[in-house]
Amino acid sequence: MSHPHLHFERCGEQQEVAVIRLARNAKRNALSDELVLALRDLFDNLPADVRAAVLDGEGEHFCAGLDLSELKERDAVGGLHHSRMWHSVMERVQHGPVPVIAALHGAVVGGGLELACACHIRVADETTYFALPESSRGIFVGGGGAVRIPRLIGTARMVDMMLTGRVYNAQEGERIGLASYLVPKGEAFAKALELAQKVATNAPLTNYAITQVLPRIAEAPGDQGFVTESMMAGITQSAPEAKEFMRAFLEGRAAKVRGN
Ligand code: 1HE
Repeated sequence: MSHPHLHFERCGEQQEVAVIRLARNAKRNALSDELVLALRDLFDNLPADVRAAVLDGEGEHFCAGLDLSELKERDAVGGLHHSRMWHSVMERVQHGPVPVIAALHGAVVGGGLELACACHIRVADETTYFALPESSRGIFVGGGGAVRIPRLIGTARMVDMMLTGRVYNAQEGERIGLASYLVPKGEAFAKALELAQKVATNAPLTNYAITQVLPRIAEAPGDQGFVTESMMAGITQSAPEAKEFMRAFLEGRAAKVRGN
């Protein structure tokens, strides 16, 4: 499943975690069409026994965003279809088969931030910075950022980032909700892998409810959300994994919930 600019490997005791790495360091992992389509193919073809994924970037930067060298000759209609193509790929990441944890470092900018925001959890190391430099390139977001980023940080902050080119450092990014974890330099991948291995131990149906159903409930009118929540609660309770997890707790075999 490997591609020259997109590496794939499996980790964990049961090889349950997929590690997907942007591997185009010479161009700071800029997202060429070829790389974006390789991501789509990879998410479409994840082995069925993978339970979680880590998305990482080779080199000092997670991702420099859209490959600007491919933008030169595109007209309006080409741009529209190109953006829709990006949407289809981000959709695979966000609504694909497994929770995806992004390991962020260095530049997480433009389309790189859009990609990170399609993931379910973001871990940033101290070198990480976040920016949307589209306005300085005379363009607009096109990879779903206009929908996903305001949901994380609010519309006003995104408007500011785009109008002024404001750059948030790692600490600020964590404070405003662009990352859920902040770790020392060079430790984002290890933390993301640790989280992925933990996530992979959850019942798959619960992970499905959390990543696929919960965000839709959150956007639905309350009345519909409550009913959908009840249905999902019923379905997850009836799964064999849930019965086994409950038994394990009641028989004293499961971990207790302790403070840190
Ligand atoms: C690129 C790209 C790219 C680097 N497209 N080639 N994104 C941006 O506006 C960010 C543009 N990139 C940068 O600001 C910097 O490259 C970085 C801060 C990320 C890294 O700096 P640095 O000094 O480590 O590397 P560099 O020397 O700038 O770049 C190394 C090479 O990568 C160089 O090519 P070379 O042939 O001269 O070696 C760069 O040209 C190339 N490179 N970034 C193409 N982005 C769906 S819509 C999304 C819209 C957007 O994403 S807009 C934001 C675009």
